[in-house]
Amino acid sequence: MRILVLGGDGFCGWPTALHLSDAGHDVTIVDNLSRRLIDEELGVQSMTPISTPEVRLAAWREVTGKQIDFVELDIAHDYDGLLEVLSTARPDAIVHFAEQRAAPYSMKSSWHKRYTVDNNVNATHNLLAAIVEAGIDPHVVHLGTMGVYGYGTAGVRIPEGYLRVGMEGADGETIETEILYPANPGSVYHMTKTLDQLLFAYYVKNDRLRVTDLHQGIVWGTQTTDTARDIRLINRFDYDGDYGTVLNRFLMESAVGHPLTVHGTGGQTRAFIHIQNTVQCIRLAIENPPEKGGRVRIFNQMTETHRVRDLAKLVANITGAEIAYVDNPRNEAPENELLVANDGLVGLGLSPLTLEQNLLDEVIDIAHKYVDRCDLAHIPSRSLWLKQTEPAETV
Ligand code: NAD
Ligand code: USQ
Repeated sequence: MRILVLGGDGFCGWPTALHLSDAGHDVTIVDNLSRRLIDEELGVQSMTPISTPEVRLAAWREVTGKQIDFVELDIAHDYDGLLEVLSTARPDAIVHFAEQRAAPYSMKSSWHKRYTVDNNVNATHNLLAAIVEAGIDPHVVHLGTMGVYGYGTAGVRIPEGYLRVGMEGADGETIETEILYPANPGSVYHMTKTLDQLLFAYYVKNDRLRVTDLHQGIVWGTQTTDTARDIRLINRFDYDGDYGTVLNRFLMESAVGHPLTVHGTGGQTRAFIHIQNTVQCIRLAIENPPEKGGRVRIFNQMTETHRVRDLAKLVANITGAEIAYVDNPRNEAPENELLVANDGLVGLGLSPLTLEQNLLDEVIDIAHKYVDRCDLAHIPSRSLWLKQTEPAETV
């Protein structure tokens, strides 16, 4: 298949592009390199030494003999450029990763809130409008988030996108229907993913586009079998207080000798998936497209759930690291339960990886190897959801 990977220079996009290319697909990456610029804005760098797109792609060609093309383009603001890429490439599938994805970054200031909404909502809407204008019929596979469902305790197993409800009709009868699970975002970033859902629903209804929305949990790990093939292919590793995600941060913190930064009581329960499973899920979604004329197909892309403090204890037991319970910079439920359905991707052939010791060790080893690239001052998460809250301090 001919596949465009929008956001293919990022943490999930790069290994996905390699995995799809390795599987024999004809891949083009489209990316505006905004994630690399945000590192400069924040004064941080990936813990791993990532190469430029040019060096990465030349290395892939050298190692495998396979070609991946690269187009530098801002899909949120260069609509004509996007239209031209779509009209020329006429892809069979488009994977859409190209959004600002960090919740803390999206809450740093009104500028960051507005940037995130402008970038993410325009990126998604430009893509949908351009597909219609180009008159093509690609299967769009979008990376959504488990955070669209909210992180209260639902008391039910969260279904894959749709909720069966009964409403009382005019004559007292029960009318049953399925609706999108009520959106309950916990940050401006997560809110943009709930807006994406409506954009997809509208274009699927009006223009009969084919869309799969993958509500992904927190991705952990760093390398995949493809990115590990050559040092120039190494994947990015975000460790800082804005972009680093919880399990990778705990593993990194243990390696650099920093206490594990549990926010609040650590009672938050979240869904997780290893990066090797992420790339597998996306290939499975692409190779099994939905029929035309249906609704948006939604899968929950996660393999397990864990409570934050349990992860901290697990990492502390393995490594001897200390745990620090810090004030929570976020406005989120201090404790929640989480049960999630993930039958869709498992039914397509996903083989779930779980928190296996060798996979945890691999992340710790990488953090040890590149410890000199870590700036300890950038580890605390300082982006506050409510400005009257005092900055998080280690207690
Ligand atoms: P990332 O920031 O590493 O990658 C996103 C890529 O998109 C970057 O390379 C960036 O330069 C590019 N991009 C952003 N805006 C763009 C634009 N307007 N035009 C062109 N390119 C643009 O993020 P990631 O961790 O790889 O996440 C990818 C997607 O998966 C995101 O949409 C995110 O919401 C979703 N997701 C990520 C996780 C996770 O834990 N990392 C979990 C669930 C969902
Ligand atoms: N947390 C800590 N200590 C830390 C970092 C985080 O206790 O050092 C806590 C947070 O307060 C939160 C939980 O861990 O309760 C998860 O935070 P996170 O930064 O690991 O994940 P999150 O902000 O939810 O965002 C990440 C990705 C995002 C994706 C989302 C999937 O950055 O792109 O959409 O995971 S999900 O969480 O399922 O919505």
